[in-house]
Amino acid sequence: MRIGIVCYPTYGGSGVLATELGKALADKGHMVHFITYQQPVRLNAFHANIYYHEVQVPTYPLFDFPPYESALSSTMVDVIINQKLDLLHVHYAIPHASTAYMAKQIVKKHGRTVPFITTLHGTDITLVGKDKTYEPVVTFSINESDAITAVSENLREETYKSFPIEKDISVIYNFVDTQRFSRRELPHFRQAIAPNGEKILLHVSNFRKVKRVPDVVKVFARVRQEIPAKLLLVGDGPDRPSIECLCRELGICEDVRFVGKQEQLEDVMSISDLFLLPSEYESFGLAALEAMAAQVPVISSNAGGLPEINIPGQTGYMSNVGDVEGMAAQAIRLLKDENLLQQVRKGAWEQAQRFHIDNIIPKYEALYEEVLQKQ
Ligand code: GMT
Repeated sequence: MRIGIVCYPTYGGSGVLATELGKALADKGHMVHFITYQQPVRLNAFHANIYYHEVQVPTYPLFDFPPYESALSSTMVDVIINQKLDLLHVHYAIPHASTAYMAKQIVKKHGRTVPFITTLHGTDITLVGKDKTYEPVVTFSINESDAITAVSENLREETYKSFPIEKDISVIYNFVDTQRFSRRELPHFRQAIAPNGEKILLHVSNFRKVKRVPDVVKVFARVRQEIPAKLLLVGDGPDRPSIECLCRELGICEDVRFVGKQEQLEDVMSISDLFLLPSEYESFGLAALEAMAAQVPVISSNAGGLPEINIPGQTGYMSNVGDVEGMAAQAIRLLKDENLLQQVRKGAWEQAQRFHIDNIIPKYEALYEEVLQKQ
């Protein structure tokens, strides 16, 4: 198939998932055309079946807000027609579903029928999409999609609760390349971060409010009172300054490393002992799954779709949102008990195998076939 993929090219989970999906489809022989405003972060190697089309957004002094959606739709039209795409798969509803709808209408005038599939990822539904300003367009464009997928049962339910959706939403879980994330011994790296054999706790996110990164720091501060430990904070975002302040207030700066956005996440995960994800909401928690693939147990909140991947006692533990004491107690118990730690590490790894990339890609392929047959 000739597939157009539209996503955010940045470090967010939806862009990561879309890029990994495109790469896997290309490996299986499909022609994959990425249409984004910037080279997607994980699209970092040449592949004979992958094409990249950058969306250029010409500006003009009149434009306080350059019309990105128009530029994106026009680029989609150009790629659909000139690259003879069979279908479009857009990730994150805003604005990708409405731009796909627009492109579909335009190519119809050229005698082309190109269906589009919308994958809902999380905040496009639970946070941004719900906003009154966006809701009518989001509802319309989801309903106009030729197929809709959500990355967890929870997100599917949240979508039906928040929007008058008249169509079926299929759940296709996120996946992980278990080989890429399989744990490797990296003694020099580990030694550099934890020179005295300290335990390493890890958090990866975009440091937005929904991630509750201050809870990560508070949990770590409690753990550190009982166990020599280091905290690695991967990513960056708006809450970073206040998180740094909190580290200073708690007097734990020397044990907390802000390592910024990292491409070699598999290395960071390979040296970690515990992954912390206390989010207010998480449709799925892709970073937690990647941690599990690297045998890193997860201490998380029980929000959103997290209970669908983090199984208490098997892959890690869960607490209510904001229960810093509960999460700290679970982390301390796990880190102090080497037998339990090994057992949960194994359980986390086994869970990651259930979300193996090879199990999930055929589900998308089957959906594409189904959509194309209906045309
Ligand atoms: O987590 C974020 O804020 C980024 C966001 C995105 O769209 O890039 O992530 C969402 O999609 C990921 C991939 O499907 C999910 O693993 C994340 O759980 C989800 N984030 C939220 O629901 C907050």
